[in-house]
Amino acid sequence: MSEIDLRSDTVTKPTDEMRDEMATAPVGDDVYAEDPTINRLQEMAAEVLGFEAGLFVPSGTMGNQVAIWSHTEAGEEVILEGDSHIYIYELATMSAFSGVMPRTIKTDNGVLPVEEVKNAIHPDKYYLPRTGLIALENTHNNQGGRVYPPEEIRELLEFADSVGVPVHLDGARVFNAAVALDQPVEELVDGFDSVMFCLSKGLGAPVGSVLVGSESFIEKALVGRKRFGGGMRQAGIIAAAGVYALENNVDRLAEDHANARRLAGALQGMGFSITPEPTETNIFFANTEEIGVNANDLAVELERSGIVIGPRDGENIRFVTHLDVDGSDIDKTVEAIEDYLASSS
Ligand code: TLP
Repeated sequence: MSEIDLRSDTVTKPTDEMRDEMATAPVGDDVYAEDPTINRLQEMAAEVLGFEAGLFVPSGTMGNQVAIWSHTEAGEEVILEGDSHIYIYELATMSAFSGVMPRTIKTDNGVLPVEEVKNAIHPDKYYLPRTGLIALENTHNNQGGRVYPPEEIRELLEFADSVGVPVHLDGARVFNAAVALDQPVEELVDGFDSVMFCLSKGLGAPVGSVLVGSESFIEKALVGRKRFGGGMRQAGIIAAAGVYALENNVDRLAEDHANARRLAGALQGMGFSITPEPTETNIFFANTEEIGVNANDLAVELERSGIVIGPRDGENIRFVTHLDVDGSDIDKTVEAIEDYLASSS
């Protein structure tokens, strides 16, 4: 029985077509900038996002952290949302490797209010830390794949520009945001100083992310990537999966969003409460409090039918749809959860 894995969009496996591209990709030593497939991916990524240059990195975490290292000086602060991936799941690397301090703003929707960002920037006094960077996340993982409203992005970028602070986007799932808004990704990321996006999530590649920015930023980031241990050699083999993903797997993200919406709707009908409601992209949280079901028990039971879900605790489950989950998998999941609720009531 094939497994239905709803824990994350990181679990996708490369398709035969993607593997063919990987197997036949021309390669060279990337330290000499001689890997044609990496060069192609970097150029493609820069072009699609509307930036001067791109840098292939092994992971989203490395992309974000190399961006922070490249934009900041030790002793500065980075303003970011209190539930952001960079702050919660990246092992305080900004402090450990770049010597900077996070200054978080807690929100209930992942959107940084510009007034609060203004207040978080200290007056220009020699004894107060300078703000080296502001970082946003779109879509917001811990907010259940919420899309950052474009007008809020504009307002924040205008403010940041007026005070000369660069802004980085953790755009691990920025293509999901673009598809959800039916807007070119280039428009959504216009005005950021750097953007990291992941090939290894909804786009279905097994490995890799790309960091884009100006030529001079990417020159610095190249040094950062090496320093962080992410310099690669004939990695065109994996970059080829990224090229394939950008060419073939962007528009289909709409299917993942539709599947998430349908699954969330069915769960809501069973009494789960859903965040965000309505779902916006391929991620949502389902809370079991009102139906009195333990999320961990439900996960154990579903695993017996080959369905893997990711409870955060006894009451909250993150569901993520992706390339390896189709409409019939959603039907099977709904049925299995209905059966569980019927048998445990
Ligand atoms: N997210 C993973 C886990 O780390 C939580 C997931 O399953 O969702 N930015 C955002 C917004 C992310 O969601 C992730 C990964 C990253 C950065 C880091 O990417 P990787 O895992 O490639 O380092």
